[in-house]
Amino acid sequence: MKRTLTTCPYCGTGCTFYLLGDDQGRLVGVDPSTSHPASRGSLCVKGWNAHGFVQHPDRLTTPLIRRGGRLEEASWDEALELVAGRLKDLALRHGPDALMFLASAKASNEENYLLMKLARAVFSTNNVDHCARLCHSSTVTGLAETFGSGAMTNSIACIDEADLILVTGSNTTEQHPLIGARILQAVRRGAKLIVADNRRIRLAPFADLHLRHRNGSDVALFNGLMHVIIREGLEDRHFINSRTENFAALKEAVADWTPQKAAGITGLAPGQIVDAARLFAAADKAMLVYSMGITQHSHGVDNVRAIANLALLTGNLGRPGTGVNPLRGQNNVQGACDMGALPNLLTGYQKVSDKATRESFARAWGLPCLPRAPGAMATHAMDQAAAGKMKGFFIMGENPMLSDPDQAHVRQALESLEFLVVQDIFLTQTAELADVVLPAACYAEKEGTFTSTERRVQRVRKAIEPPGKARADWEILCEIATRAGYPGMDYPGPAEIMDEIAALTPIYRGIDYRRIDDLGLQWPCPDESHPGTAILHAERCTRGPGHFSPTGYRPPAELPDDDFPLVLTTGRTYFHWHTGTMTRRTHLLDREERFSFVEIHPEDARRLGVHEREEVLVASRRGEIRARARVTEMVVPGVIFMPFHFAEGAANVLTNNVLDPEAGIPEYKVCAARIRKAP
Ligand SMILES: Nc1nc2c(c(=O)[nH]1)N[C@H]1C(S)=C(S)[C@@H](COP(=O)(O)OP(=O)(O)OC[C@H]3O[C@@H](n4cnc5c(=O)[nH]c(N)nc54)[C@H](O)[C@@H]3O)O[C@H]1N2
Ligand SMILES: Nc1nc2c(c(=O)[nH]1)N[C@H]1C(S)=C(S)[C@@H](COP(=O)(O)OP(=O)(O)OC[C@H]3O[C@@H](n4cnc5c(=O)[nH]c(N)nc54)[C@H](O)[C@@H]3O)O[C@H]1N2
Ligand code: SF4
Ligand SMILES: [Mo]
Repeated sequence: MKRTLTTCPYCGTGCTFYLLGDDQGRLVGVDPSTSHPASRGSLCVKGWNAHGFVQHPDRLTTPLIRRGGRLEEASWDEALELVAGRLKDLALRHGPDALMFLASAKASNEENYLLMKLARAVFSTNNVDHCARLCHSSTVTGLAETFGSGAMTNSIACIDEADLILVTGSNTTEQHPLIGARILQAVRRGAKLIVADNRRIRLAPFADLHLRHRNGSDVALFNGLMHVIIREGLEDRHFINSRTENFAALKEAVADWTPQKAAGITGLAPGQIVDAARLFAAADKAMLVYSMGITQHSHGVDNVRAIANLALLTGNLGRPGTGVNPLRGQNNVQGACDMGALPNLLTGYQKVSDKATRESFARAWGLPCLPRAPGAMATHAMDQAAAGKMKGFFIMGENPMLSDPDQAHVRQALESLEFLVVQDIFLTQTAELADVVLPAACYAEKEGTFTSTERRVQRVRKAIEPPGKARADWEILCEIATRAGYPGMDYPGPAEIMDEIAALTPIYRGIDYRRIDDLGLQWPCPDESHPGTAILHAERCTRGPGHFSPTGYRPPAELPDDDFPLVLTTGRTYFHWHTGTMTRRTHLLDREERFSFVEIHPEDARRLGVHEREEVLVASRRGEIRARARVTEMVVPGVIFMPFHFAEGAANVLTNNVLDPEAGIPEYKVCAARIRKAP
């Protein structure tokens, strides 16, 4: 059996395992790595089945070109010439900013670096972004302002040292299973647990307090907690005086957030808010863990600010067992952000607006200058495409037809484009609309690195050959650059791409393939002898003093009314991954969860006459879909939950394309909906 050590292609926990191959070049299984600090010899069900989709017969094996309305097989030569030629032509005719490049949190660091280099160096636009926009863009904005860095402040192993863990808007055992398991182990050894999430997630029954507050009311909850902490003198005076600024403004802002006021908005009892505040403040080491329930709101950045404020107020930063810990979702979404696949940032969060940064990249890339104006966010680019202003999209490894909000709007946007290229491993719903489809190698078929949620840069290794004519993303991107007339994108392999990244990126400077061969390294890793950084903001915050950023409460954009009396909130399940491209092609995962479903509370179900597993129609102002009812107390009365994994019964037909004004993240977690029995 051939054993190839590599990194899981699903979630940001970053477990490593061996892919097992037989002598015919087929993958037959997975064996967890026992030495890894996050996985420690365990995997979740997706990790155990990570070989499942790789050799599925649906894999794309040849480039496709649309001719006479149909996608037809083509040679690499034809497809690459067409892509390079059409993108150049569009940039000439409409200006470079008529092009949009979407990078991929599924692809490697090296590939994301090359995609943003393709956009910036070859096509002279900063229009590059990726699914972090839909995910943790609120975190990147909110934590940059308060701490100076948008990444998870601590390490996964820190859970072992926490006295208290507050989990909010993270269904940790299902979405980051090995982190969820670690939290349960902490509870078993005596750590306190507060869960602030109105779904009865699997952590909830183990919590000392389960706060089932209303969707979209987090700022009210956190301001209420901070009000009580200050009123009772439980704040960390020493930390506030020595490590922070702007405390007076915070104190003033939460002065009127009495438990009664916070209770009015959150739907909690005032006593629950007081209890939670006391419990949290009493812990010496309290760890805040959050994810999409916090970020995916039209006030997502404010939610993040509120969490950061609580950490600063109680001095829970820069020490083991503390910190603000946004769990990054995709296997390499941390890396795609680190690589500058963002419209306003180059690698390592260096600002596009900074002249010296632009000059140093231009020098390294052999160009006179780089584009200066910040580019379009992915969500804005979609709106511009719908308005006919964006002409060409290059999408590497994303499936916005199922993952972006308001599917009818996305379809109209993509159909309005003059030219759409999709580079994927399967013919996705988005690829079906493309003019050119480029077949990519998947994680098991190429070399590279992924960066996990704890900022750990880890190796991905080639276990087998790609199917048919599929090629690694980095090779395809280099070919397009060369054919577009740019000579500076020609590399012997990913290790040399990483050398270029390290040279241009202070936080990655000490990282090379030799050093990360074994366990990876956590950035910042500023030089060749630096051991990596487990905990950020230890002596001081990246920006200097921690900055209190007071926030006011704003309700979600669309609240229930007579026509649409329910709150629809969307998310994920344990067995499936996003748009299902990989997990629905993995037999053992697919058979667990085969149909689109909607969770509804027994009271609401009774009122509507809806029974368990019955087909229902779920509607919002954007459209109507079919799903199976799951009658359960997982949700509270008045709230329904749907995953967005299913093309048939796609939750994003319903979601509201309203964005946070600063981060551009959509409000996936709240819109108004109604349910009726299917005829
Ligand atoms: N199996 C599996 N694992 C995954 C993924 C997957 O598709 N499948 N996707 C990965 C990715 S990219 C990501 S980003 C993560 C996401 O991981 P999570 O954020 O954990 O997943 P979600 O299901 O989107 O939402 C989490 C919780 O937010 C709660 N919530 C909803 N509204 C609110 C609110 O207003 N306030 C609060 N406090 N909570 C609220 C919901 O009740 C839900 O329990 O998962 C990653 N892991
Ligand atoms: N309603 C609702 N919608 C949501 C969310 C929600 O909570 N609710 N969450 C949002 C969040 S947090 C996220 S992160 C997004 C995710 O949105 P997407 O990123 O669009 O979803 P994925 O299905 O993960 O798409 C990844 C694509 O990459 C392909 N792929 C896999 N490996 C490779 C590779 O090596 N190379 C290439 N080229 N392609 C590859 C897969 O086949 C797949 O088509 O969804 C967002 N949408
Ligand atoms: S916890 Fe995440 S990284 Fe680990 S095996 Fe499961 S999906 Fe993969
Ligand atoms: Mo995500």
